[in-house]
Order: sequence, then C-alpha cells, then structure tokens
Amino acid sequence: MAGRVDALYIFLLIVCGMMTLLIFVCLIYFAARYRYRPGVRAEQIEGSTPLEIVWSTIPFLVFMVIFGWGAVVYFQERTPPRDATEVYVVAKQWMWKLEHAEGQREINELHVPVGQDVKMIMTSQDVIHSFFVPAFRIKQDVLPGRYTVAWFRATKPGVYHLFCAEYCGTQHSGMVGDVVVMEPAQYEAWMNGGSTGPLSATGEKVFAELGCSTCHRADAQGRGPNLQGVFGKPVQLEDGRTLVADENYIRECILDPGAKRVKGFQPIMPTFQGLVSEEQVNALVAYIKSLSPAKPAAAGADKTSASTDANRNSEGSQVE
Ligand code: HEC
Ligand SMILES: [Cu+2]
Repeated sequence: MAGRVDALYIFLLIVCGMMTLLIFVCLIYFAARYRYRPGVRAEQIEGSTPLEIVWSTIPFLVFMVIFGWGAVVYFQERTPPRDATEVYVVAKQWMWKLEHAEGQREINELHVPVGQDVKMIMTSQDVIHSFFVPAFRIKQDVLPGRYTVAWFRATKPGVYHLFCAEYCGTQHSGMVGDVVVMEPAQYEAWMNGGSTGPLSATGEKVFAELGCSTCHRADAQGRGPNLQGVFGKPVQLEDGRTLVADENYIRECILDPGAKRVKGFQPIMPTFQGLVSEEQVNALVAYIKSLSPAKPAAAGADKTSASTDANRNSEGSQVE
C-alpha cells in the first residue's frame, strides 16, 4: 500500500504547491501592476461569465480526481484479501499481545513472512489504542468491545516500528513494538519453535470447557443452532433482519447474546461477559470460523493485484 498512498500524497503536494505558486505570482504581479499612482482612477469591472465557468470547472475536475483516486486507495486499504493469514491482536495498557492463527503468541513483536497478506483482527482490553506501522502506511484504532480490522503485505524483510498512535495513559509512549518481516524459510523455522497448537484448537477446548458444546452440537439435537458453516453465511434474526456472520457478530453472540437473537431458537443462551478473557473470545471466534468450509487455498494462489482484487470480501461492518 505504501507506494499507492505515497503517490496520492505526492500528487496532493504537487497540486497544492502549484496553487501556492500561482497565488503568490499573481499577488506580487497585481500588487506591482495596479499599485497606486497619482491621478489614475480605479475602474469598475462588472464580472465575466467565461472566467467564472473556468475557475469553477477546473477546481471541480481536480477535486473529482482527488476524490476518485482517494476512494480507490481507501477501499484497497480497508478490504483484506480473503486468503490472508490472520493474527489476533489484543491491546492493553501498555502492550500489544498478538496471537497467530497457528497458535504462536507474541508480545510487542509480530513475525510475518515477506510477501504474505496478513489480516489483523484487533480489540482492546481497556481503553482505545491505535495500531500504527508507519512503514506500511497503516493506522487503525483498536477499540474495547468490538473488532476492527487492518491488513498489510510486507514486501521487504526487515524490522519495522509498531506504535500506539492513540494517547492511552501514562506509559502510552512506551507502547511500542516491532514487526519482523522474514524470508519464508526463516519464518517457517520461527513458526515451528514453541507453538501451543492452532488458535482454533485452543478455541475448541474453551468451547468444551465453557459448556458451549452442550447447546451447540454438531448434530441437530442441540438447543442452540449447529455452528458448522455458520461463519460468513447470512443469518436470519428473530427481529426479521438478516446479516452475515462475521467476527464482530460471533463476538457479540458470546458477550451479548440478547442483542441479536437467531430466528427459531429460545433465548436461552447466557452471556459470557466477564467470564471469558479477550484471548478466549478470540480463540472461540477462530474455532467457529474453522467450522466453516475452507477458504480459498492460500498456497499457489496467484498474487497479482488483479486476482487479489477479485478475492476481496466486503468487511463493511468493520469500517468505522
Ligand atoms: C444454554 C444453551 C447455550 C449455551 C451454553 C451457549 N449457547 Fe450459543 N446459542 C444458544 C441459542 C439458543 C442460540 C440461538 C438464539 C440466540 O441467538 O440467542 C445461540 C446462538 C449462538 C451463536 C449464533 C449462531 C448462529 O447461527 O448465528 C453463536 C456464535 C453462539 N451461540 C456461540 C456460543 C458460544 C461460543 C458459547 C460458549 C461460550 C455458547 N454459544 C453457549 C444456546 C447456547
Ligand atoms: Cu495505546
């Protein structure tokens, strides 16, 4: 994204620079040309329609170019590719806790392979934070009580600064970290060291421990809906609305089940607010996602921008 954001930014600078130059040249020229001279009277000018049209149309066209270009870059930046690997991020005063879908946990460090789309599903345990990696041109608020999403594809191995960009208390300035971008082989080696197993497997354990599995069973016998294949599919709600089950929906079902009741079921699901940590909610979300048909295979996927565009899903509900 960095190149695209920079190109737009440089274009804006050039347009602004040219306007500044034009204004100052005219200012100086007119000041000299029409300065006060004894005996010369000012002449009243009644206006000019062609002039009005020209200086309305040209700025309009320039602004429409900025708007169109900005909108395209914005939607690219806001729409994670479908086959991105996922990292769950929990921000708290004053650290970043990161958990890979494969199970690795990190604090203030995020290891990723070069050339891979990475989608971050982020929430906060306390106040508002903001995930900011200047080198990747991403900055996304991280809010308590919901998920926000950001994504990137690192193009060069190296270590990049990660900041919190939202004042979050005394040690806000210490809430920093590194994104470590590695060659795929190195990353593979890193991955194989000290994993606790996939996040979805942790989620499956939590699912059993909390008794979710007593109501949500894989057969049709449970008192709650069968969760196989729910993620990413439309859900009919009791109040007549239909929505697509995304991460925020699953999260809300767990923490505030009364907010959106699924059609055709008794409202018996208890809230788990206060009983589960953010990490456990993330694990449950990862587990429920894993019950849905596999996403398009990441391996061998064509990584040209055209095919990535075609792979984009709409994550509209996460856009602020
Ligand atoms: C007492 C039974 C019960 C328990 C325990 C329970 N649920 Fe539910 N759950 C339900 C019922 C009934 C519904 C459908 C009505 C509703 O939305 O409240 C539901 C709905 C859901 C949905 C939405 C499903 C859909 O098809 O859209 C999700 C996701 C969910 N539960 C997850 C969980 C998780 C995770 C746990 C454990 C932390 C859990 N549930 C524990 C009964 C239960
Ligand atoms: Cu912070």
